[in-house]
Amino acid sequence: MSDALIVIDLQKDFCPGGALAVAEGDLIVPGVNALMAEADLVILTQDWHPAGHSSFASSHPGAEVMSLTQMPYGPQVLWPDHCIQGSDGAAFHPDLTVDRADLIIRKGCNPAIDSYSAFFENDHQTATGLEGYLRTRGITRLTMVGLATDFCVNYSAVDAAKLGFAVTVRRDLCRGIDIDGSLAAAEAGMAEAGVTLA
Ligand code: VGL
Ligand code: ZN
Repeated sequence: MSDALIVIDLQKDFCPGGALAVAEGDLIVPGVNALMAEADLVILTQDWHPAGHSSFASSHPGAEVMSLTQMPYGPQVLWPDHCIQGSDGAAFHPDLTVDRADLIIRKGCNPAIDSYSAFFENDHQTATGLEGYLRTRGITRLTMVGLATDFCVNYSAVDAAKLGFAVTVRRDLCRGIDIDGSLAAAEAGMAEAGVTLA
């Protein structure tokens, strides 16, 4: 067994009605459940921010939601408050077959650094530990699905490819936020990094 399925941030806040809703985010749930049912190893990621997180516009007086700011680790989009630890919005979509998961990895817990990728925080240095988990389990091939294509799926897929995993992103089982062309840029960046877009 050398394949794993990684389901990125399929949480209420990223689905219609949520705090940072991705259009049609909920529509991928049945297809993701079907893929999970067949997969050898299933990993879920969960965006999991403390209240007052530095990626929230509300933590930067006067800053507009979806504006860009400069952080010590680089540019950062300022989001609406979302996926606050223990909140209803941080829960997985109610129809997702969460019981099927072998591992759930939470990210974005450090108040000072955002974490789009399942592998590294946005400083590109602080590891989440997922790489070690996959390597010790003998995993070499990853399929990724989830939300949002242009942020957490993109960063996770590119980091995984850089780490040497063979990565396929199922575009039909992802949905994007798409601010200022971020979706097209993400797809180009993933292809450039050697990610297979299926
Ligand atoms: C995400 C923005 C902020 C994502 C998470 O899951 O793509 N996007 N936090
Ligand atoms: Zn977040």
